[in-house]
Amino acid sequence: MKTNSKQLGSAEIMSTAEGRQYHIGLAPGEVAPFILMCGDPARAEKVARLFDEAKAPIAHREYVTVTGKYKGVPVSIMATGMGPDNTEIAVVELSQVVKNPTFIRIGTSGANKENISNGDLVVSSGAVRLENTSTYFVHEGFPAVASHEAVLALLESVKRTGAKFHLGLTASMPGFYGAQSRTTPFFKPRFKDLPGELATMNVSNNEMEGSSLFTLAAMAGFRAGMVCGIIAERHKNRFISPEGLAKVEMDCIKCGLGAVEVLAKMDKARGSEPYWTPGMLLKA
Ligand code: R1P
Ligand code: URA
Repeated sequence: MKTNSKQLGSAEIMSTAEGRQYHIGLAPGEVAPFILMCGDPARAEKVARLFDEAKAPIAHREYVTVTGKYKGVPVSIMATGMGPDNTEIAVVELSQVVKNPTFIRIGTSGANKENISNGDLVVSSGAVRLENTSTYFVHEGFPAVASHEAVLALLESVKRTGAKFHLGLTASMPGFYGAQSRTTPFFKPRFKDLPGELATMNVSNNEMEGSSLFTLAAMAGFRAGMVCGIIAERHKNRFISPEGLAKVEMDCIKCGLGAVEVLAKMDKARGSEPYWTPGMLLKA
């Protein structure tokens, strides 16, 4: 890609003259304001198959994006690849090509708490920042919280999936093995039982992107939410079956898409009010 280095105040953004972003390969007009996000490009394809209509995928490096409509609402799905650093690049560059985006992450994760099992869904109220990508933007004590509107929409939508679900805190790590206390033949983690420790703090589940997404979205005033399918019971050291994985992934996708539908309705009911409140139901 032929790039320009465009100075916007103190911000340096690499893009082409038409605004196509350096890593994600997207230009203004190619992304919808509702953006579903996941790590796995294969999941993005599964999401796009459920759109009413979909444009051709745009792939650049590990980022794969499909834009279309779901139940009449313009929506994009972006696979970011794994990790908080990939998410940082996605959020920063997406902020340059779409106005006021809403991000809904549809991920997979491991459960810390014994009452959470493989196949369940967890809607995150916030995320413990155990990664360090976000610390290059904010203080250690900065809270990574989901937008209340995204949480409400996800809770409404998750009920419709029929899956067992939970609302709780998530921990976001910068790796899958050492950072999540997984012992493998050659690589012993420094911290033996982070899942057990996090369970005592009532932290439901672990994944890798939520806290960087919530932090960056909050800094910019964007909405962000997350729902994850549980694919590992860390308290029992048990991984999900292949059939279970396919089902929980589809439940998670449906929950994310349903949340977009709910948010679009909430936005309509809100009119010019800045925050969605339950009283708006009375007017709708
Ligand atoms: C690790 O297996 C990956 O799965 C989870 C983690 O956050 C990490 O990206 O999310 P995705 O299923 O969205 O990739
Ligand atoms: N993704 C993670 O990051 N951790 C898990 O345990 C499962 C999926």
